[in-house]
Amino acid sequence: MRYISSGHSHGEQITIILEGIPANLELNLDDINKELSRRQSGYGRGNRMKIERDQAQFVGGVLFGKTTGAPITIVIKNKDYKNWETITSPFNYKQDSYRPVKMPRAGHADLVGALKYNQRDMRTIIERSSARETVSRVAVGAVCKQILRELDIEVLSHVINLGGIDVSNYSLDDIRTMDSKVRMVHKVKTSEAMKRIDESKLEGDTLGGICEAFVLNVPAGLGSYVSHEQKLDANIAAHVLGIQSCKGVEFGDGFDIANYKGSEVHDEITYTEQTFKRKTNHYGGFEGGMTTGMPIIVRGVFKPIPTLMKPIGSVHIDTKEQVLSHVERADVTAIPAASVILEHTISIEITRAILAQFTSDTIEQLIDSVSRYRDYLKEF
Ligand code: EPS
Repeated sequence: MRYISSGHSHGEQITIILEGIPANLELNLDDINKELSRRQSGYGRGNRMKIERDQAQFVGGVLFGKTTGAPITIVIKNKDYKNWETITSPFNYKQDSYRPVKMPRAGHADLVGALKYNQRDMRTIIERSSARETVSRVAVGAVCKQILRELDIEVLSHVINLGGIDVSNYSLDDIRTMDSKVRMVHKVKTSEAMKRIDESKLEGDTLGGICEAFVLNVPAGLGSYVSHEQKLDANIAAHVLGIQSCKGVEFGDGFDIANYKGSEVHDEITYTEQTFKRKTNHYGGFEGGMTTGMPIIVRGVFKPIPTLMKPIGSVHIDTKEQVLSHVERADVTAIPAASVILEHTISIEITRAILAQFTSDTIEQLIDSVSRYRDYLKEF
């Protein structure tokens, strides 16, 4: 399975081509659009999210509501394009009243992108480095989640730190049932985080945070130790780091593992109900790059949004004068959205590993081969 996306933040649309999805998967378009709207929601988003109403339009690879096995094309229109057309239309742009972007924002791809691609107007960089593109990860992830659902695999996510406000002591059911504008399971923490977002907005500043995802009911043995490219935890980590603003990834106890002895952190093996189990899950569901059968636990840390309404120092790329960086409409925080994107990014990588490992020309074959593999594990 592979996919590629194309399109600009303020261009006409984001286009995705997704190849390798089994035939006969009945797609629930409402569920896909619900996932897209989960990504758009979250306290701390800017005015752009009041303009967009992301909807997936399938224009290839789906007939009679089901996948055909052919590459799937998904289009998501940018409603904001009508306000940007004179700038972002590939050929019919107008230069008279347009002001090029010359003062790079620290923390964004602006300066390095300009150096790398020899651009004197960083609009060309911003238009693609923008996190608008994460809509493609969620669209693809939403298709993958429908495959995972057929295999009884569940993926959950939430926010455990927003601008320093952190949440601990929660259950999976707390995450399943949470009702929070910042995707935090605790009511008090939700209010504290929203207050911090309000303060940050007044200060012209931005906030980062940490998101966590769980994958439940994954069979042991997805991915492989035989080569680094097949290690599933490595692939998940790489793709989570590929989410805009992500600066680090950890599994299970993650960096805290450094504080313990081997006997304290290796997950002791037991055998109950015809299954190999672990007394603990310090390693977040992975050993040797393979799933252990325990829940997968992944966390990603995301830096604060680089666009600051109260900008910090920068340098004009032509005059080389010390200036304040470029200001344009942005979010105060996108951490609630990042948790949804994390969930979908992981869903994509788990699905990719499953499709590589099991017979999957059709969804029926996939369900059958995964079920037989689960039986084999029980009989081992
Ligand atoms: C983004 C800046 C903001 C965000 C955008 C990502 O967009 P704009 O510059 O149009 O206000 O809202 O996120 C999205 C559009 C989205 O769909 O998530 C950035 O600079 O990365």
